[in-house]
Amino acid sequence: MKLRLCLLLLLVVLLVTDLADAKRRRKGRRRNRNKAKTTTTTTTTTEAPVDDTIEDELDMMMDDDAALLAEEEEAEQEEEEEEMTGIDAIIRRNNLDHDPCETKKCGKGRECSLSEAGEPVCTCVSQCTHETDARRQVCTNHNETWNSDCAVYKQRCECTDELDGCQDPKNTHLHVEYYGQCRDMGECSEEEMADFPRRMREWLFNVMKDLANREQLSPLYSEMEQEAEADEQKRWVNAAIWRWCELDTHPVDRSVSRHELFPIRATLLSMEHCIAPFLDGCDTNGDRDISLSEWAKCLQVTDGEIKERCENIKQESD
Ligand SMILES: [Ca+2]
Ligand SMILES: [Ca+2]
Repeated sequence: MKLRLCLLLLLVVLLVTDLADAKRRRKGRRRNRNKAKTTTTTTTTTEAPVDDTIEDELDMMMDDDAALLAEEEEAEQEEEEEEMTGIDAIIRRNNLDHDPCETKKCGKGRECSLSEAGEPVCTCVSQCTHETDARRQVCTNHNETWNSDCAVYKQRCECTDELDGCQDPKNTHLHVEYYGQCRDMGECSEEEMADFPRRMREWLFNVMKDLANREQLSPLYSEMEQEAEADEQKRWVNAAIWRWCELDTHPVDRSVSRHELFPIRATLLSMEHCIAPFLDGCDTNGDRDISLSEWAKCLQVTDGEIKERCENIKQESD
């Protein structure tokens, strides 16, 4: 009986000692961790209890390394945030879940930027790619060669907004006259002008045929091209209707404005010095828009039925 009592007592004593040791070890670990945080070193052995196991040591070292790593990451993130400028910083500051500029449309020469409040605003483009290829340079309506169309629209924006970059107030009306460097193209003579409608409609038909061969026409225009190939009477009519329909895009209002003529004008002007007077003469009633019948008359397409057979008009009525 006495022996059992003694054994029980011994067991209790051992248990208490073990608990006290564990408590001491925990305290020591906390002290070392605090020290590591303030001195940012990994030295942890000086105050560690001598009876710590290797496992404890490893555990502590891993804890300390993880804490250090987290601190380093936090510092890096703070640094990144300080460095972050522009859109990303504003998005983060205003807690926006997406960039509002993704859906904002800006006109030529403008790009979207965010106000401090996170509102999308169209401002003049800040940078244009420098073009080394002369074919990408442009000649303006002021007969000046500019490095790129981007540079022209940027300048127009800077003058419209009265910014420091504006070189001349008249540049508020600057636009691209044609692609390529400015050159003297000579006058369009009367004979050349008289022959120009024929050349123009032949060119239109050839472009249409070429696009059909490359399968780049919509089903409707492809059908019109096949009609034109099969029936000589429809050749010029269909080509004229197709091109007029393709030009009427901004907006689709069954008339072609000066602005909508830009693609044809800018592409051909450096090669065809008669294109400008030709296009200017198409608007016979002077309302600054070219109707389909004005276009057909201008191209001297008289045979066949001139009717609007446009993909976009067809889609509207479907
Ligand atoms: Ca239009
Ligand atoms: Ca007109």
